[in-house]
Amino acid sequence: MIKDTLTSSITEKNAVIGVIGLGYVGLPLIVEFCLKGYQGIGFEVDKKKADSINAGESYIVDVSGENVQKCLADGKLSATTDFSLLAKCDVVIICVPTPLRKTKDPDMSYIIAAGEEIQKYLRKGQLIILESTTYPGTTDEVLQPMLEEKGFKLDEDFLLAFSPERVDPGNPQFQTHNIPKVVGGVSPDSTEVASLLYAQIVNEVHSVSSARVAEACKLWENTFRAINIGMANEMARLCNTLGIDTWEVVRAAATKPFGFMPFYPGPGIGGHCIPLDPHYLSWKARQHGFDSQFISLAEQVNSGMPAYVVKLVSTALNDVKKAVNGSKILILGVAYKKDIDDMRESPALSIIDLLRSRGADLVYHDPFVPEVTFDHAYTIGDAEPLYNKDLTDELVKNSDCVIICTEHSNIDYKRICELAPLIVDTRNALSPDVRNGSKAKVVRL
Ligand code: SAJ
Repeated sequence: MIKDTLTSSITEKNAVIGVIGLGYVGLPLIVEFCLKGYQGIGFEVDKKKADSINAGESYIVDVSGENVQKCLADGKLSATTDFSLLAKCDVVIICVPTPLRKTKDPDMSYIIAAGEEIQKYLRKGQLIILESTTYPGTTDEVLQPMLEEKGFKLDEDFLLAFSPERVDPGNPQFQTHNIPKVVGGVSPDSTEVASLLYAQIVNEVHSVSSARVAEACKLWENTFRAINIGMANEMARLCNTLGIDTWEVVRAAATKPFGFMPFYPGPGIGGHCIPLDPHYLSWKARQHGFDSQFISLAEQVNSGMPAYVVKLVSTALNDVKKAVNGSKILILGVAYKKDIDDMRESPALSIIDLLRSRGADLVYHDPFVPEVTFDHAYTIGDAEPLYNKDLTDELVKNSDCVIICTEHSNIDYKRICELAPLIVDTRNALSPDVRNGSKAKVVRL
């Protein structure tokens, strides 16, 4: 059985590891295997990425150029756009994007494209693993038939498993080796061999009984976040209605040493995981006539936050006898969360669009984001790109309202409070002493 052959090649470290997709998941993964002594081949459709890696450069924050160069120098790592080299791999791990279509349905095209390449070059004795976040059933309903189409048999000719990625870009505490890895195979042999593989690079492997359990586990993790953030956002709106300081409430609740986990209100949710992953689960549920109400409710609350922020801004301007129309508005921080440059699904995009559609004269400052572009399909107002403005005293002083959308650490909020006439703080970025000493009128979520 191929289980024994793969077990010995993995244990003896002469298994060739292929990774399809060298992004924030795939590149750290293949480098980790190469540093442990395995031969690794990285597969990319983007030749620029493959060329960068072969030149010893890393474009991923958590992978050092030194480590890439070490793997190259040891002759362990190579990157390629030639998928025929998949035939050389004993293990193939798929780390491609799983975005949503504009209709908020799963876009499986990247997984299917990877599956077609694997199918083309599949040979007896390979272990195929999917890491891309997807709905329960993808591995056994979509990938497995593609491999069996050519007459290959599970367990006799190939093994197949799912293992969710848990990469948290930029997190200094948790990197590949110390994030427990969940692994579920479409057969016991697949679970066993895939678990053995990851045990070579990760301190803790948690094996589960099927690929579906592993797929569902990942979605449960991120749906948990989306729903709890939704609850925090609804609590903010409720506290606001009751005239209670939301942030003081959640800070107090967070003193509970058990049975509570703080989540914080914000202008909405961004990123490539939390706004998207729950839709993979609710889509699958709908195929089975199941209405996942918590997911839809969280989506409704979270996606309603940009409009709620705009309402706070309109009211605050109205209180000083100004209209949004014609007001000079400065957005401070546009990335989807603090101290990063990622704009994917950032709530700032919706806030900017809503305010521009109401006639605001809007600029932004974000030290991490040089330019913001807008997808015409999604804008009500102007879709012209915006460019980062220097945070000069004049810019702040001449603004009718400053909106803190993302609380980057490297902004001098004390200075903002001294210069701005009005601040809408959606992230509790202004500490009590900065706020209390402030000349500006401060409105908070
Ligand atoms: N957000 C809130 N309130 C919160 C937490 C987050 O409004 O209490 C917002 C953020 O500002 C952001 C969005 O939600 O716009 C998502 O934030 P996130 O902290 O979940 O960060 P992500 O999107 O980078 O999520 C990733 C996920 N990692 C993986 O899927 C492997 C997530 O599971 C991690 O828990 C998260 O990082 C993390 O903890 O950093």
